[in-house]
Amino acid sequence: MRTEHRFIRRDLIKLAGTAAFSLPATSVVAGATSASEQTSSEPSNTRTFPKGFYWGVGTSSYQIEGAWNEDGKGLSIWDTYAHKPGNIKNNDTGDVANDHYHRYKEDVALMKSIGANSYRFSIAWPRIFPEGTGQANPKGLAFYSRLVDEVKAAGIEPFATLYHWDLPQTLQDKYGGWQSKETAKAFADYAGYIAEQLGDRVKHYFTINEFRSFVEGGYQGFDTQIGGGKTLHLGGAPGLRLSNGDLNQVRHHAVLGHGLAVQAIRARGPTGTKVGFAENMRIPVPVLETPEYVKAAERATRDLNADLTTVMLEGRYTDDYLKRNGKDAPKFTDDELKTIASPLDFVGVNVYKPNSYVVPSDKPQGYRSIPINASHPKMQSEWHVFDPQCLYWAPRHVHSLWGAKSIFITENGCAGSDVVSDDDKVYDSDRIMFLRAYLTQLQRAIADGVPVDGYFLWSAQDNFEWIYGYGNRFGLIYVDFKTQKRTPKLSASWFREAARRNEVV
Ligand code: PNW
Repeated sequence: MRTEHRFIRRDLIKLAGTAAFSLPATSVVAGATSASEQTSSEPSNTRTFPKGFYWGVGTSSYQIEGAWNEDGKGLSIWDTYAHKPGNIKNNDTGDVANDHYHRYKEDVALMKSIGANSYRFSIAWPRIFPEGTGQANPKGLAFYSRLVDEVKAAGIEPFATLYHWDLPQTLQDKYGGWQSKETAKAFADYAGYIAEQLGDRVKHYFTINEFRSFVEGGYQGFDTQIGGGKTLHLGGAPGLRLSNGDLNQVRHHAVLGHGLAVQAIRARGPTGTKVGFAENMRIPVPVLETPEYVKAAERATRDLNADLTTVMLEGRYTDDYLKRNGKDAPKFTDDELKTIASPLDFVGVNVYKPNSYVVPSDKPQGYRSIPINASHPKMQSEWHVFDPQCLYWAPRHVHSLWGAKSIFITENGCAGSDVVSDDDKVYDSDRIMFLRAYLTQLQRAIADGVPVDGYFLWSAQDNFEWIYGYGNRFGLIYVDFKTQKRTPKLSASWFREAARRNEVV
């Protein structure tokens, strides 16, 4: 992979040396180019991505499928949670959502029309094993088999996520969900079964999506910094309020489930099957780009993710983490740590916002997080602090700290106050601004030698946005949830053009 990447860099340098890719700025300085040449149709740039780069879009089962009780599907904890009045804005549920279960053909065709060459979707565990374990449900598997065929026939590469939070309710009732190692073991059985059944067509798997979100949101509720010293409290299914010690044990079982699943996928999937995780790791951004600040941000990254990403990539809990948590630290064995750190083919990171801004510090931890200003720009979701730099630093930290040889941006995107205008179009210029700014930073990381192999925009379509219901629209495609009419937004044209030219436009 390293060699392959050097090749890509050389390629970029070569391209940068040709006229088509030279920077307009130099000609301005030299005064050699006429104004009309500088403003010709396609602005020249060096913002190209490596050959074979995956331009993908993402979704998840509960957020789009609907068909919550069809074809033998078991209940998930999100069915239960959303059905309880008061948990979701406007008491929305995912019962119908985008009705994707019935409209997947139209949705794949739309994906193709907007230029995606890859698709990250998730599989609903309770469709496959309605009881969590035991007897598989052939009709549930058949749906994903049809979907994968359709995706491949459209020339799109399928990437499957095995757990995007819709745990079979039976496992919640029986074991308290991820509070028990039994759930981690059941997850591995299910993951191995999928790799065995779909492995002839699906070559890439993400075990678990956003450990931090579902563990902290579901088992305690968590606070996130939104600037000006304000925090926002977020939650989700199953809606528990555990103590810190119990929560750490849930985290441990989740990363253990990931490790066991990696082993099961390798044991039961065909040779060449690739696997990693998709985590929304905390991303500290160095305030200045000097070696001291970058070092401080790297130390912060390792420390602030000690409970999840760090242990999965290093196979140990850091001394600081264990000390800091004292009697609340998780109980674990050396064997479990080995399993948790099973070798991966790639690392996936979901990137939306910086966790914090850091400066160097003389304190033993070597960094200090500084407050985020109240006036810091935000996107529509109240938690969404806007800063494109996190799409540079997230993959760069993963590469510099842990030497990842292949990185995927498994999610990036934003919600907007999208409306259908009187000419039936959706003009989401703010999303285009967001995408151009963030992807410019991703391209910078790649040009600096960070091995990023693909980018999955969140999301293919507007969908059920968890506790926010249908209010926060993240899609490239607008969905009218009353009529199920889909309308590609202006940002879909932006995405198609970027994917076609393989560069930031
Ligand atoms: C992710 N935050 O959740 C999920 O993986 C998606 O299912 C979801 O639709 C998408 O991002 C947009 O929210 C997040 O507070 C939840 O920073 C919370 C945060 C980030 C991502």
